[in-house]
Amino acid sequence: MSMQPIKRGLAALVLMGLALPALAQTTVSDAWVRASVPHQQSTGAFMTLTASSDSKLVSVASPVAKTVQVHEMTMNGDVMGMREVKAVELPAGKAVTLDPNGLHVMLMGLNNQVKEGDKVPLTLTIEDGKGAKETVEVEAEVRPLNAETGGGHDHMHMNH
Ligand SMILES: [Cu+2]
Repeated sequence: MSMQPIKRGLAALVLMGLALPALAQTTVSDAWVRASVPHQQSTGAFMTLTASSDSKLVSVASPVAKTVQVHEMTMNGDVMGMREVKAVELPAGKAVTLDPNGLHVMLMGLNNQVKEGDKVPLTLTIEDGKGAKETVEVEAEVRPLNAETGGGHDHMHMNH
């Protein structure tokens, strides 16, 4: 509650700053990639995004994979699956988490095994409410296969 005046102050600063060169408006925290096993075709990347104005995540690229998509988990009866989403809405000031139970970045067609301790570069493209695009470079830390599993679903067995 006591945060409100501060937030309004920030919003005013952002408005006054429109004439200045664009600042990074979206912050990304806790970015990580699940380690893969040899010959595994795909793995997931996860993170928390907070945009300063209403925005959306429209694409992700990474040199470690041939194709990168944003997916959401779906339940069809008992069968867990996933499908590509065109964009992830990032409402102003709200932390949006991509985690193993929901939205995630899918790294498909891995060029090499992704090993624990590696860093995976990700380039996020974020579009604001006026259609202006911003790119955010992220170094995601590779964590062990069993990190923060939620239900233990296996991407390798899913249809893409
Ligand atoms: Cu997926």
